[in-house]
Amino acid sequence: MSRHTPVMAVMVAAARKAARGLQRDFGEVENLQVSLKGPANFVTAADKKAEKTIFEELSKARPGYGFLMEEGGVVEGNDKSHRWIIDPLDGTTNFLHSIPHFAISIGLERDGQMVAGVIYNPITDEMFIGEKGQGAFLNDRRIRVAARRELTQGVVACGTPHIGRPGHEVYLTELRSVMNEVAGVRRMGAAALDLAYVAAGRYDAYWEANLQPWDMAAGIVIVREAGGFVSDLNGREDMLGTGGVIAGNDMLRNQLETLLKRARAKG
Ligand code: 2AM
Ligand code: CA
Ligand code: CA
Ligand code: CA
Repeated sequence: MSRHTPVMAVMVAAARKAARGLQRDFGEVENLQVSLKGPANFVTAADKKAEKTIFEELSKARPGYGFLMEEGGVVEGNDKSHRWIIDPLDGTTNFLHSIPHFAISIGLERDGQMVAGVIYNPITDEMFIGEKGQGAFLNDRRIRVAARRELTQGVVACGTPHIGRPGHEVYLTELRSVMNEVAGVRRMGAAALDLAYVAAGRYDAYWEANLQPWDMAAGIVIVREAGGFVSDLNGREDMLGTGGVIAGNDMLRNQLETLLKRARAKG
């Protein structure tokens, strides 16, 4: 803890505080109020409670910073250069099914750039953090992206398009190409953790389309601080604007980008 910068200490503390509610509710999912925001887009009382805790903690510690939150939307701050981007519970479907693979994600944007991120899985007690210029850590141990140079030896994660979202055909074409070229494909259902796992070298790469800013914000800086790349599906840096993301190490970047591009051209 001692090596956390002041702002990172604030983010970690907010995540830990909100996590206590999620830990409690995880065992009692059948008692939770669940509602639907759209087709198969669930939100529970736990999401909202966690977001409220994070909002209160961060507001106290950094008055004036703005917010972009999955459940609460936009809250403008007086400080126009800083904005928190928050997903209080990434992987709600897992949470509802008692699958211990979900996380709190808190990112900090300064002048349009992601500068700090925290992704915390309260069940495994894994805290992934990254801050610009400070490196990336998992529970205080330095992490780096995997060093594999060949996609054929890699494990690649992805996300499937959700009900009512476009892109199913494109996705199936991409998946068909990728699964034919890699050692394994994984689809765990929590985008923030997918990025955290890339940063930790567990996944060699990851791609997904149609994400929201709060799914990616924290993960972008953690992967980069772990020595990896993050780009959108066109090889540019507009992940938050386009909702598309590819992440991995630099050696796999071209291989995966080319593979996905070729699949999309076909599909
Ligand atoms: P969530 O659990 O915070 O909603 C996995 O593909 C990602 O998509 C997750 O990070 C998940 O975040 C999000 N997600 C899950 N169901 C969704 C839906 N029906 N529409 C849009 N995004 C969804
Ligand atoms: Ca959601
Ligand atoms: Ca999410
Ligand atoms: Ca969420």
